[in-house]
Amino acid sequence: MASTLLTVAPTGAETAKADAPALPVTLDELVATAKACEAAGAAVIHVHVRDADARPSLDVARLRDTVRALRERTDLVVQLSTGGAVTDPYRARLAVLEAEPDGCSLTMGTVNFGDDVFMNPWPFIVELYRASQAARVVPEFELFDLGHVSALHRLLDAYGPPFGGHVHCDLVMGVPGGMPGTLDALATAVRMLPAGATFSATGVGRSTLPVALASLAAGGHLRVGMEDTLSFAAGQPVRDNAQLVERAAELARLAQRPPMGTDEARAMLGVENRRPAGQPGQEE
Ligand code: KMH
Ligand code: ZN
Repeated sequence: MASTLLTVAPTGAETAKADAPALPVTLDELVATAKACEAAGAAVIHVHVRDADARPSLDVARLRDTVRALRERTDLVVQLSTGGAVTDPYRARLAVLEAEPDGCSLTMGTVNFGDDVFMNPWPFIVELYRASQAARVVPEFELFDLGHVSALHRLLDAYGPPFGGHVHCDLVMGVPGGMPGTLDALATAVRMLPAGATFSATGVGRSTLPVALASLAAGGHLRVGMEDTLSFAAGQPVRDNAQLVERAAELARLAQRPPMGTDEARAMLGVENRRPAGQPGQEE
């Protein structure tokens, strides 16, 4: 039976801990969240870290410690954000690869982001992509707008396939300034994807459920988490990230495409085996 890749994006860079106490901002909180989300069916974790004051950080030592802890305590595919916060400089975003994650996000163009601008000019995209190929890190192409799908074709035509050989995208929908979280937008984006590509979708805020249902109907995968959604239902704040993964897993089971295990996720995405010796999930 076909299965559904569930990615959890537990923290993000935009929400303050004071506004969402369940947001994991320390390493202990992140590991506990990761374990609970893995138990609920997640196979990939999209990671943003925070500093000692819970502010977004791209500190490489902190990222390394985080990657190591997640590898030791879970079998999740560890994908680090190279998007960071809108204020992060390009050189810090490139340096994320030095933490040797399994995967990284790679946003395929600039997009208005609420009152801010999330900057991803073409030369930066190319530099990050080539660096990911050299570092043997699997990129997930973040598509906030239809123009980003065109840019993905241009990138693959010019610089060849990603490390791992497989193109996996994430449609990030409903960001104020990006494509809307609608069935029409999702269907159009999916039609435009490169042949053989797989995709997840996430709808921010109110578009969470429509986008999840549309993605499943289109044969896609799901990303959920407090990076994208802080409300579980009207008037009901999210309890924690596992609650969102549990709901996504239930939707996937209803669609008769149950959550994908971590081995299958690694095989589909083409990630290199960096599991530590003697830890859970290590291959013999
Ligand atoms: N925090 C956003 C500005 C990514 O992780 O690559 C960018 C973002 C995308 O979250
Ligand atoms: Zn992110």
